[in-house]
Amino acid sequence: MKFLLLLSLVAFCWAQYDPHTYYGRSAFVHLFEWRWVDIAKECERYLGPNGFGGVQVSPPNENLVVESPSRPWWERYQPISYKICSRSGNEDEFKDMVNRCNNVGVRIYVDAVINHMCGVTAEAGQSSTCGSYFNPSNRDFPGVPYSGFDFNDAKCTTDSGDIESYADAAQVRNCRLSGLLDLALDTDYVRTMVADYMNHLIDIGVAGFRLDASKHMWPEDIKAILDKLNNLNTQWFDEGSRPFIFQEVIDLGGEAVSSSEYFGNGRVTEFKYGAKLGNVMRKLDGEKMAYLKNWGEGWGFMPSDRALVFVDNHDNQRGHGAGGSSILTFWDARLYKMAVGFMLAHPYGFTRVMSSYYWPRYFQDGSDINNWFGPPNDNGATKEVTINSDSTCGNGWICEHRWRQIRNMVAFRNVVSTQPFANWWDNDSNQVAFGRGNKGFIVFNNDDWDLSTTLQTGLPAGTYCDVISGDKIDGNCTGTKVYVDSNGNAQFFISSSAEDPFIAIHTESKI
Ligand code: AAO
Repeated sequence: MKFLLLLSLVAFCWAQYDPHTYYGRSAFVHLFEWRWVDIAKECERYLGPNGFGGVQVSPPNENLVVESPSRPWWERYQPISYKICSRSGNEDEFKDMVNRCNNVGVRIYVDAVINHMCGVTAEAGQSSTCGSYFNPSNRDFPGVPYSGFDFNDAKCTTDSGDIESYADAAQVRNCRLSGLLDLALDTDYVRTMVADYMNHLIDIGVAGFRLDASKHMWPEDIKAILDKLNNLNTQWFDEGSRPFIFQEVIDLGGEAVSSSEYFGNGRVTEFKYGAKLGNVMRKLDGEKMAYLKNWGEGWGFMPSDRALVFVDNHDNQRGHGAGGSSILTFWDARLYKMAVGFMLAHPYGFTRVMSSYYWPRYFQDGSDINNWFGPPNDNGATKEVTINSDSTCGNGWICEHRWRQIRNMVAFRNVVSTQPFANWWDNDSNQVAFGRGNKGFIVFNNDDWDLSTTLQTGLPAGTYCDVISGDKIDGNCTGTKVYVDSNGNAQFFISSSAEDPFIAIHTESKI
């Protein structure tokens, strides 16, 4: 009995659901399109010191070079080989990044594109980021190597060879997603090639993977690959630790494939989260913040311990993927900060913060015709992430994760991580508040009138620094102060025209 208990405990701690974050860290950031040299520096100078748990990096493997349009971000989702060789850097730079980030307690999660290779319309010998030859028309990828036997052409039943209906699970898995050559992941050979690639990264020291386009792979094929993976590198991880897995499955309901089919393999992206939260903050479809009282499973989301959550991702911030116009992004900074603040304060799911770059967004007939723009670059070479004197980023990098409100809410989440959801209050409209046990409390005003009320915070008596309007520095507060009395009550005022109409306090912001 004791042995069984121990066994189940071990399975829980080491299984593929655990992100292996360093003690007390509870959120990670997607540094979309960053170079490895910049990520290494960011781990040391910012992410480690500010308690970020990890980084999702862009696909590190060799990809197709797309010249028309000129070097779009999405070329990195068209693999040519599994050599570590991309616009973000070479293998030495990748290794150096993994080492330096792990050494300051920041984990690296790799975006693994294993469902497919490049598009069927790419031309033989078109350039690739490491110069490997390939010929899509005869399915020849000598850099792996893959040949005609390794693709799903014979299994796909649509006339075009592409996915034509999301109502048919077999074509979603066996046909080409937007023309991308679909790998036969049911063969031991392909599974081995993919597992070798992932094991190479595991041995370097990565902590886990985002599995791109998981909806387009059979869950049992994913499982067979995962079964071939090594344990994590014991230089940084406990003996027997399994790689953290989160699968990209877009399930807003109403299709043949659902998220729950993938729970056995690891966590799954919960796309309803950002779509619904966007609606609430924008007050669309009759939504209001008061309805967030039972946010999480109560809204029909997957179980919290299976969910990977985010307000926006690299696709839906620019009209790719799913979620549409309800999605909040840095372009709507005021509402975005509130939404990210809400996510980081709320106990549901494992949270990912987005970090973007600027592009010249331009709408024509309702869609952004510039949504293909790649990262800031000089003739295709990705630009360095420079840091301004006020700690924001230069050179076209947005760095939402460096915005005070977001950075301080990551710290809030770390402080309250073991604490239960508590002390909910709402005005039946868009003024709401909640706490996390006796460690943190947050208040939002998304109404068109001021909030002025006394609330039970659950916190010990004292003077607290609001980490949204300011910082606690040398025992002083550069923002609004909140006074909690001996009964745990505090008076809150939030103007509806405040720059950031929310207030957050926690035990480590006490002065
Ligand atoms: C590029 C070109 C293509 C060209 C292709 C090959 O843009 O024109 O055919 O090369 O030459 C990214 C880009 C693609 C790009 C690709 C390769 O987004 O534009 O193609 O790189 O360079 C589906 C997948 C999901 C995928 C998403 C974009 O299920 O896995 O499309 N995301 C990942 C990555 C993404 C990447 C890939 C996969 C490929 O994050 O960056 O593509 O590696 C429905 C389905 C969703 C489906 C969407 C979009 O969603 O449910 O599963 O996502 O359609 O097709 C409502 C519905 C919602 C619906 C949505 C949109 O919101 O509720 O369910 O509408 O209709």
